[in-house]
Amino acid sequence: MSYFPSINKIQYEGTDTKNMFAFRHYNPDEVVMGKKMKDHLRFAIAYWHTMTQDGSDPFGNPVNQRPWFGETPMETAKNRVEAFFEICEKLGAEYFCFHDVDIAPEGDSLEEFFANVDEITDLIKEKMDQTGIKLLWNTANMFSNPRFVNGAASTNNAEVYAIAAAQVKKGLDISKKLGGENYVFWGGREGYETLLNTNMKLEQDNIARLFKMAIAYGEKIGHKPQFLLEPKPKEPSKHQYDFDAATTMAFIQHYGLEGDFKLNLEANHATLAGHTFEHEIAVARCYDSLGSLDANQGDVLLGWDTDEFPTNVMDVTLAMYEVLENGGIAPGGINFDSKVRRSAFEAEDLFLAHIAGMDTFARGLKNAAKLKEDRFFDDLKEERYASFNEGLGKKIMNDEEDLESLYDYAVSHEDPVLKSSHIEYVKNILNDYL
Ligand code: XUL
Ligand code: CO
Repeated sequence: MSYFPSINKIQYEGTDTKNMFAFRHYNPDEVVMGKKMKDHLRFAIAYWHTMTQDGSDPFGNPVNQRPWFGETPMETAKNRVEAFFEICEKLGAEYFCFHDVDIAPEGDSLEEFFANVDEITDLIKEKMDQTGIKLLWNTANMFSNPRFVNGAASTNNAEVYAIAAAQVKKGLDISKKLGGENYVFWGGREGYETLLNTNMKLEQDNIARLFKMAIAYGEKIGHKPQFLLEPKPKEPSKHQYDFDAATTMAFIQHYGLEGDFKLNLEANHATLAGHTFEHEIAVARCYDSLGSLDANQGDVLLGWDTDEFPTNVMDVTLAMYEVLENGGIAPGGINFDSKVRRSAFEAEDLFLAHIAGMDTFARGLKNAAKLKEDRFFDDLKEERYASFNEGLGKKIMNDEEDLESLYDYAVSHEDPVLKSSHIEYVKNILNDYL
């Protein structure tokens, strides 16, 4: 049974094509810097935005037309598996990601929910075996259910904490069952509304405690995905603890989790924190902690998480340059945590939107590779820091100087002659790479 009988497998046709359902830049087997594009990019499709998003907003009812609705929630969930794998296969995406609640109805009890998850993951496993599509990561949704109103791992209620722990245990069981390569924690409700009633230390200690239980349980069942923590500064909580990459690294290091945890960085979360995407990736790289990427973009005029499909070539080029500098993203990947706009309500827009995102990342990859091959940033930075290659600078870098020796140097020399950055020229030339 096909949900999209009129759509064939999406092929690369180049920029002259008039076919809407074709890649214009993403050519999966094309080799860039010694590696196939698909292996650089490791594209993943997000179950939630693709299968469960209905196009509603705080002022408007659902608009999305989707062909997979059944008579019961469980029938819809089963249809979704079929439709989802058809979409992944036709797009040539080799990975996918999901929350527990995306794939199976919660039912009337936790027990019923977990039984539903078991049944649906049996179907998912069959599809994975048939298609070769792999699980990049799964996660537990510990933010939508009303019981998480005061947080999950950071809750003030010990019984809610137990439910969060149960979801994480189940999440790791299904990660093992499906061979998940990573496991994500995003703390949508792990933050606070007001400090007036919040014990910040207790809450953060408890979050770390849950992470340590997850590491221990993974070891016990002999399944060790790369654990990832996804920063976001706000929304839905007013203040989320994992504000940005640097804050999250401080948490990881403070609780001694750096051997097991890396970062899953999202473009729109970076902009909400007042950073660029490339800044967040660069921070992770400095700490050897780049795990995976959630690809999307925000809107410069809006202050919330719009999760738009990425189409900004400059931003994606600079992000992909950081990925190349990192030596790649595996075992992470590029997951489209992106949703179609409300006006793009037809089911086939799901294909057009992913094609746009995949083409933009292909362009970003090719541009970044050219920048690397031309040593564009390498030469610029080498020259900018040249004073540390010899004489005084080299001695500083070799830890051969101290405050007294530098004092003696400073008082016995004239003020240094500085050089202009010529940064406008640099930006002008950078545009030539797009
Ligand atoms: C929310 C967000 C999540 C995480 C997974 O902003 O990005 O979808 O990626 O829970
Ligand atoms: Co995300």
